[in-house]
Amino acid sequence: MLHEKYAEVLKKYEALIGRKNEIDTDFYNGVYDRYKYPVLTRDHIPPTWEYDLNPETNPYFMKRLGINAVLNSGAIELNGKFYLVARIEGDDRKSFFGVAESDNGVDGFRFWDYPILLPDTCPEETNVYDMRLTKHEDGYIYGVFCSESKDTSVNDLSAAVAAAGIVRTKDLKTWERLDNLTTLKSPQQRNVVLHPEFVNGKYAFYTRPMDDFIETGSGGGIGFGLCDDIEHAVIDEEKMTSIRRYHTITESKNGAGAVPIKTEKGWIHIAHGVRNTAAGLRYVIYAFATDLNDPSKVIAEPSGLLIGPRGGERVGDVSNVVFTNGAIAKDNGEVYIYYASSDTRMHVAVTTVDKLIDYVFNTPKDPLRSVECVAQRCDLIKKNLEFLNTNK
Ligand code: M1P
Repeated sequence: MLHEKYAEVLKKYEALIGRKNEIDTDFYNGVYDRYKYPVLTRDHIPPTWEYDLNPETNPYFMKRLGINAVLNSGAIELNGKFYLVARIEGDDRKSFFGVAESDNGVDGFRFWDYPILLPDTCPEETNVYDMRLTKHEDGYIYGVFCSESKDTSVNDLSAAVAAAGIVRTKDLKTWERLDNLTTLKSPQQRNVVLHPEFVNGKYAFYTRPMDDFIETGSGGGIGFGLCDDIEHAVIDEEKMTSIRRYHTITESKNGAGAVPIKTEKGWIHIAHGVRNTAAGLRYVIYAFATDLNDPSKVIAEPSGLLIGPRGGERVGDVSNVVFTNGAIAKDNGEVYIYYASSDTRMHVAVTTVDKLIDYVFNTPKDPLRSVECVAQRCDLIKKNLEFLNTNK
């Protein structure tokens, strides 16, 4: 006999998954539409993952293995369906991955029966999170994620080491674990993304060189490096692409986000930038473009942020954060940018390749000084007033 509470829990769960999403009409910027409801939350977790359904062993119908948050998700389109490989954080703080599937990319995301059980090839690995999914031209889908271990070289309980773990699959069901990425010049790595095409016949990664687990230190921004062998990936030189700059949204750190989107004008990157404030770190999403033939060369850098945390998005386990590690660019030109807010839940913003190109190539650059920013804005206002005068 099922517990009487089960029907109630299941009904709520099905109602949430069946809820239609809608464009948030309170928000407008011409670049993308935000959707009203998160696409994934901890309440999207199937009851079978949290409860023991047997009343004999769970008479009070308690959650035995609770889930705290569903966040930073890799994204991929396969056979016309939308898939998110979400970071799911248990109440025990350990993260793992689960595949959620939707027909339309804005609602109806439902997790598959089981989370992903990765091959256990790294005994020292404690935590895994933030997978980027790359459909590579070699025919595999690669997942590159943060593999975190305790730093046993120092006498500090919280010291950790971040490395880039690599898995590959063809169907999101069977996963083969490859060696973690080795970067010869950088002690730690997080936010590593595999480029979808070979560059000079080699596998190309966007990296984020770091001196330690939290601080990037001397790491100047998003790096780029090549390697010959994806099964034992080693990068020697990391060239800088999008760099950190004083008094900008990337001053404290930045990191690659979604796999870059190929357009006729260049590769469009959707990344995150971090600045420090009295209230702690503030994470926003920004975009830039790199050269089609040399994806390490930045060719357009619109000023400021593309997506910032708004309203309820600003509050969560790590407040004042938006973070992306997945976007889907469909053949019809639509682009679905999946982003997490405050390390707690997942949202979607929908745009098109044409709009992203316009945004990235026609938004003015950050002139880096207030006085020049005002001059830039006055120039816009002047043109607008003249335009309004002649178009009455
Ligand atoms: O808490 C905000 C984000 O912090 C990290 O990003 P970064 O490495 O740029 O500091 C990541 O751990 C990410 O998961 C998290 O959302």
